[in-house]
Amino acid sequence: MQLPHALAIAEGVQLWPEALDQSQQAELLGAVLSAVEKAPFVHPTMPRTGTPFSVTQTNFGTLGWVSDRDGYRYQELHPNTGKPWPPIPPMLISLWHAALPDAPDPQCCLVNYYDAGARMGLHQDRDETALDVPVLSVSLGAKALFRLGGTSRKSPSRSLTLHSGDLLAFGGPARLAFHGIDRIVAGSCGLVPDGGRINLTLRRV
Ligand code: MD6
Ligand code: FE
Repeated sequence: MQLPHALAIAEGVQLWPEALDQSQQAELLGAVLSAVEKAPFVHPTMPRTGTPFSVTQTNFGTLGWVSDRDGYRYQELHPNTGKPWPPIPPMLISLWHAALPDAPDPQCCLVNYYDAGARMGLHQDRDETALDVPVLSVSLGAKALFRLGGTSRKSPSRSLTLHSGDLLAFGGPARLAFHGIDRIVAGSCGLVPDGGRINLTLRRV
């Protein structure tokens, strides 16, 4: 897979707008939904409080990121089926290497599903020891208002719209940047069932 040059949104933040065309988006969604049949979406909860997330999540790859009352962690097995996570679809592996030519294979693909009211609070991706390797995300479906901050929770932040087919990488000085999803624009794209959004986050752990 060949990618056009990325836009440098900030130091360490690269955006490839609509890197996937409509047919590639449909192909990727098909691969994702078929893997989801083997690893259904789960309703994660916040550590300690048990408050449910507004997104549902699953994973592909050798390690999956989960959150429940006991905390955040990576684990090899799906919490409900008890089976290993399905392999990361080959198309995502190709995208990873096209975007990050120096990185070893990803170990985890976290899948977030957003329905109309779902959001994701400001967070850092910091449960990995491989902080030298960027995180790459692929968006499918509805537009999302993405909030990009700095490495402190109090750093100023800006808003960025992510569209279906966009790739976004956080590396180097931005690897631990705070970010979140303020909201999605439900129904702005018909790709994902029910006008929702799927974001796939690929990582080394
Ligand atoms: C989302 N994305 O787009 C959430 N994390 O739904 C992330 O949390 C994210 O897009 C690290 C790097 C890129 C991302
Ligand atoms: Fe994140």
